[in-house]
Amino acid sequence: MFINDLEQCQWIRRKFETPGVMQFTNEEKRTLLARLVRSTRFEEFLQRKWSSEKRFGLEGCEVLIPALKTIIDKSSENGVDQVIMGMPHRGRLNVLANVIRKELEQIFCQFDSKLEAADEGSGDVKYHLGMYHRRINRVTDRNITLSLVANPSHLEAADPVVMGKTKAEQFYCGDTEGKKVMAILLHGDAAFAGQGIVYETFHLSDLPSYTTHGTVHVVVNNQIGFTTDPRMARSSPYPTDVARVVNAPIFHVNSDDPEAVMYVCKVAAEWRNTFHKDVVVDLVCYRRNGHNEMDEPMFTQPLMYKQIRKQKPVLQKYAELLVAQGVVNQPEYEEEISKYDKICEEAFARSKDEKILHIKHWLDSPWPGFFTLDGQPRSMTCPSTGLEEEVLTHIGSVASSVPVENFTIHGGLSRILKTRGELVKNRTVDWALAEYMAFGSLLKEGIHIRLSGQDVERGTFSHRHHVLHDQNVDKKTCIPMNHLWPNQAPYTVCNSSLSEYGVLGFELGFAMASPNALVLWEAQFGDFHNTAQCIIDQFICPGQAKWVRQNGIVLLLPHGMEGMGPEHSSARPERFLQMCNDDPDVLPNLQEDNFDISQLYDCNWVVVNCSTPGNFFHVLRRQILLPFRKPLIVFTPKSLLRHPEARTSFDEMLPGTHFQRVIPEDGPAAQNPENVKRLLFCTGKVYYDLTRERKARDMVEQVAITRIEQLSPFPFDLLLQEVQKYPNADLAWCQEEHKNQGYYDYVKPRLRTTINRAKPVWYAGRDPAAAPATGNKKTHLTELQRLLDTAFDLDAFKNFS
Ligand SMILES: Cc1ncc(C[n+]2csc(CCOP(=O)(O)OP(=O)(O)O)c2C)c(N)n1
Ligand SMILES: [Mg+2]
Repeated sequence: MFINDLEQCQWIRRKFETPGVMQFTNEEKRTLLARLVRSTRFEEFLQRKWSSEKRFGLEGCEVLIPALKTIIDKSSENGVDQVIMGMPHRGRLNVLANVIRKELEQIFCQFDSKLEAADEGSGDVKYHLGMYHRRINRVTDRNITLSLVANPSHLEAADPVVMGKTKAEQFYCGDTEGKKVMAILLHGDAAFAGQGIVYETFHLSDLPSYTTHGTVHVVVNNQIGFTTDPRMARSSPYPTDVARVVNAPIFHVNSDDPEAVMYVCKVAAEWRNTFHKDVVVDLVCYRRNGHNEMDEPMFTQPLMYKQIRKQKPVLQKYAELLVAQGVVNQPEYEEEISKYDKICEEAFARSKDEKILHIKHWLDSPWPGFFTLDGQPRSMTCPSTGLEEEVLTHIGSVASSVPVENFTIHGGLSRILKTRGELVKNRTVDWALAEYMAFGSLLKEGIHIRLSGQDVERGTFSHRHHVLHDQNVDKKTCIPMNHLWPNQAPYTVCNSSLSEYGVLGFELGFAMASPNALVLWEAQFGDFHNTAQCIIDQFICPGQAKWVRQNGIVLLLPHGMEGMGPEHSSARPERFLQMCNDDPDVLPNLQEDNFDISQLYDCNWVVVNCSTPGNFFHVLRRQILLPFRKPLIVFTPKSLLRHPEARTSFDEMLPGTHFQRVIPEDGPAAQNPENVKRLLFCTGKVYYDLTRERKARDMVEQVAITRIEQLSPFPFDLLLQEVQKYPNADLAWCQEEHKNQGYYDYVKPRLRTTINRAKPVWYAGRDPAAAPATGNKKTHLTELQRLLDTAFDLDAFKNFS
């Protein structure tokens, strides 16, 4: 990297060019040796006991353990009391054992394939699990909390998650400068250089709402050691190439020189403490074994590995050096080894007593007080999500005013606020106001709200305007949401960098830290979530099943076919629905107490598409009022933001009201249900097209339209009632998405299960297609008319039956 700050350059120069800077006391050298003993003997112990198991050992980079411990000691000395770490496979078990200090027997019993898993989810392999541990730092005698975030195989995917969690911990303890909470990220050299998420994460550190005030990165760089053929060593870009792109200095150090490593790590921790910026320590090492212990590296790198085999292990070299210097003697060194071996043996014996594997022992973020002592929700009910009229009116008045003096807003915005004021006067809300009401009321109840994404402050569709900008004074802003109540919780709304993968990972990490926060990520358009697919597939969808930690993150995904072309149209509901864990073919027990809440408790995430602002308001509030946390995926509207019919009266938001999982037909068709010929099911915006068309065709008596607002978990109970109400109607699912997309494949088998397959469920919608939408506006409108024609043609399905 090119550092253009003179002070920083001079600082680095002083640290490395001052003669004699690298001096250590004998005490420090002995500690370093003891740490190397632990690191080395831990791997040897695992190798002896489980020679045929993968463990992704550290052999060749045993200095990683003393390196991390040095960074932690130094940071603890500077006042840091919480360190959040993320790392890949290499050396992970060793870090858990010797840095985090996970009980050894808990690690060893993970190797026992015969242990039965407790009923806590599907679990994960041992080198992916997270951990949380509070202890005294022996060197500084201060309390320190260390956590290692659980991660998937996907290299570097945990980076932004660690950052988000770190930011949240800083935020909740008022650590505005990162003096108490910090992150350490570990990387492999190939992953560090190759995975774009590394850059996305680095670049968050320069943005005020995303910075964690400096992360210490450590690269286990086993790429360049001991090669006889330089081309072979560069099968992936060397991290110096990365250093030109990432905005941080990178210190390369020979990992065969433990004292140099210790010095560089101290400097890195000091750099972070001084400048509060990222820094990279590149531990240049080699890998003694193959990629894992089952792998034979000689197949492909024979000459390099002949050299590696000749290398004396770093522990042996360093012990010989200290014995020669008289810092330790041979018996003391051997004693240190046998002491640690004994610790391992004893823990191994204890691990045999374990009968059941508990994933919950590997939780990376405890939520004290949220669950009962045995980890259960405190109830299986959800209170009404409605609000008193005064609360609605008060939030509405703040949302339609400028709550500070001497502040000039844009003329266009004045008009928007005036319109909002009129809505409030008429006791109604549109989409933006409904969101305001949900946020504003949760803030009153002490819930922190964080809304993040590209352009979220104003709103992509210029409807939100949560940050007002003075038109005469540069950078003078006002966030009315923070002027609602005395002692309210803070509201954070922040425009993110142009990253989906990094930012969604970050917000997921933020949401991990506390259950008492509503953390929302909004995609600019729903389809852009696919560049963050790994966070969705690897963390959000299966996170609780793999790592027992619940997460209440909300994804707001603008979705809707509005003739805007193949992009910007579909948030790909089919993908989210395909990943729901409910069974399409089995009717659940509808008589169960609190059926709706237990369904939510059992699901892996909640997928909704609200057709009214009021229902959106309720589902956001429900997210927090539920006694547990689940990710919430919301397909949000675009044109409905301004649709005159997409309004909700205060009456539907008062105490006693709830989120409606299904909005049944309530017009003339519902009055004489036996006359109804067709029951149309739909979700989202197409409802408005359907009602307009029904009215135009004068079919309000013949066709009933029922909206499924909560797609998953599927509202079997309410839909059964709807079908039973219209005994003479045929059933059709209508969607504006193409047939192989949208909701059809998800809804159809579930509707059929609901009615015990007594009737067909027909389809009215676009034909299958490769792209989500046409680029031609006229084609778009023709397609829409065709699907409406099918929906209201009572003979449309005659030939099929
Ligand atoms: C995103 C992703 N792609 C591919 C892999 C498969 N994979 C696992 S380890 C590895 C090599 C990692 O090399 P490096 O980062 O240098 O770490 P090392 O194993 O050398 O410590 C690969 C390609 C993966 N885990 N994640
Ligand atoms: Mg490597």
